[in-house]
Amino acid sequence: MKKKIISVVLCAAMTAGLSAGTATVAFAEGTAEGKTFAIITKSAGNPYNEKEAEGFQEVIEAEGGTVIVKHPETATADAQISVIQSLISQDVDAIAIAGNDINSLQASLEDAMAEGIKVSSLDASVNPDSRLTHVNQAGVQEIGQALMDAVYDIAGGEGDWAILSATSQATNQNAWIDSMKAIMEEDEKYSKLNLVEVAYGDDEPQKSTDQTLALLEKYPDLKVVCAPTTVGIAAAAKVLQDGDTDVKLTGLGLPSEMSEYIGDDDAHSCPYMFLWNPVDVGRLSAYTSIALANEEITGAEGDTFTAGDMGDYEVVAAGDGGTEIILGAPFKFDPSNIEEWKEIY
Ligand code: RAM
Repeated sequence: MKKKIISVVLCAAMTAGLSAGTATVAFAEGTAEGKTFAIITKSAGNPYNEKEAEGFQEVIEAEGGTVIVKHPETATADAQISVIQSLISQDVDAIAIAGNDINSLQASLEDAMAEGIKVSSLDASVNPDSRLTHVNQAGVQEIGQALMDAVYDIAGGEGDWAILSATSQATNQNAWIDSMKAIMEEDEKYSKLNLVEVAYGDDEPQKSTDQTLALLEKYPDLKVVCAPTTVGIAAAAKVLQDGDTDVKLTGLGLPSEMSEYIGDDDAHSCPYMFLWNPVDVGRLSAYTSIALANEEITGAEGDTFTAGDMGDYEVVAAGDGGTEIILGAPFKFDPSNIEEWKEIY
């Protein structure tokens, strides 16, 4: 793509009759040329994962590299381990993985790194020994705070609320849940909120639907469900909107899947929610893999690199003792902007 643009500019300059004199035109080499970059998402059939992979693929291809996209059948560590092993035998240059488990992938990812493959995680981190760095969509604390404040606001400051998560092993989900619990404990403001249950829909639409129905049945005084998963929130939104209930919803959702449920009135189940751009998570992950593969960065704290048109990023210390690169802050979607964003992701 870059090359194409450069040659178009060059042709335009020549047709315009500009005399180049002794000027030289530098042809930028694709920074991923000659290398193979793999991305392993959590599982197939999750539109959020597809968006991440789309961003990753776009950057690697634009930079002249070869890309391998793997969506495992199920959101389990076992499914990812066999993919990692096959990528090691294909001798890829880098693997970016959204971990289905924090520790269980360590042996396979260490094998990969021992072969010289540059391993990083994105979306859901693997432990620091299993990666060189992690591409995080937003700070854990920031996401926890945004969600906790939304629950507080929507519940009117008090009452029963529940969390509908993805899988119980997902590092990102667990980090956000722990952060919400810590905020509730530390600040008196939230003391009248009662977290009744953390339910797991495993990022499967049917299971998430069933878990939402079970929450409604078990807790008659439930006021708010917080689903920090795009699959879970979409399933819960439908259950709550179609059902005979006043229970409201917030969490992390894809605008394209949630637009019909977002609204301030009784006809809508979700007043507002948050997310970031999953395509950009994939794009930043691709630039990170390229910088690692080209040995421009090692993934150590303080490393800096340019992620194409996304700008400059710095590797910073992560809460788990490893390092991370943070995309940005979570973004709020409400009735005022959902129509615009639903077209984008
Ligand atoms: C789901 C997945 C993913 C998470 C988003 C918000 O699609 O659990 O890992 O980041 O939700």
